[in-house]
Amino acid sequence: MRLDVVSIFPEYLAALDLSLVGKAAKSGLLDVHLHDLREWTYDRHRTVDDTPYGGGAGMVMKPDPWGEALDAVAPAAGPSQPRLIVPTPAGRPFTQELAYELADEPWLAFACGRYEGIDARVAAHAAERMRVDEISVGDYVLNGGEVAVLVIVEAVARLLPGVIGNPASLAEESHSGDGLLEYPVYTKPPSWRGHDVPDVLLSGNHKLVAEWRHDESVRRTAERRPDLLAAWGAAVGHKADEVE
Ligand code: 6GU
Repeated sequence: MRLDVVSIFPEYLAALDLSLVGKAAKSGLLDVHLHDLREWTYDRHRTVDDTPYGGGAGMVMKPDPWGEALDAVAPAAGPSQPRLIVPTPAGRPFTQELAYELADEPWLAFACGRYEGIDARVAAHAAERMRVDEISVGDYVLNGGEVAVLVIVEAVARLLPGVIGNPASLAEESHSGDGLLEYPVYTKPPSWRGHDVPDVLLSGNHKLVAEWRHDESVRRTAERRPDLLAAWGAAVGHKADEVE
């Protein structure tokens, strides 16, 4: 998979060289290209923003540098086009389902906005030749799209075949299979600072262990994510407020 990221802070994306994503890049599974948006500015101050039409606080990213950056990354006459992701708090939610969908793409490009966002014509124009998704990583406001790109790339990269050593670990985790949060996990020693591992996990009874884990998943989801529990209850076909 090829990744292009355009940002005024490409150094922010240096973290992509680390850990699992970095290993994927070194092994050739990921081909990461970082670009400084200011390469496509020509004035003395390398200006990327301007005041908003219609007034209001903050600054808007100018369309010209973005138009040229996207032309350079993905020439209009090229043999293929990337799927363009524009991280924004005004986007549709990033979910595990969308991560799986993006993991199927051969080429993703990311346009990192700062300030109050990018002139809306940039996404409209890009959409004439490539698929464009404006995506939010949660209901809070970041100063720019860079950290959101790190989130999205890490979630997507670990789904690529060969990136995770044991693919079975993908199936069991929260937000994957059954729509419940993951159960709590323990390792040795059996007693630590006055806190004991639940007896059932030491019992060797696989059926009881499976039942305990399911119950803990339901309990956790009810406590922390009642919205997910309601969806799970509807899918499983019983009332969400009747927690066994
Ligand atoms: Cl994708 N970008 C920014 N700037 N803030 C966010 C976000 C994205 N998702 C949540 N907050």
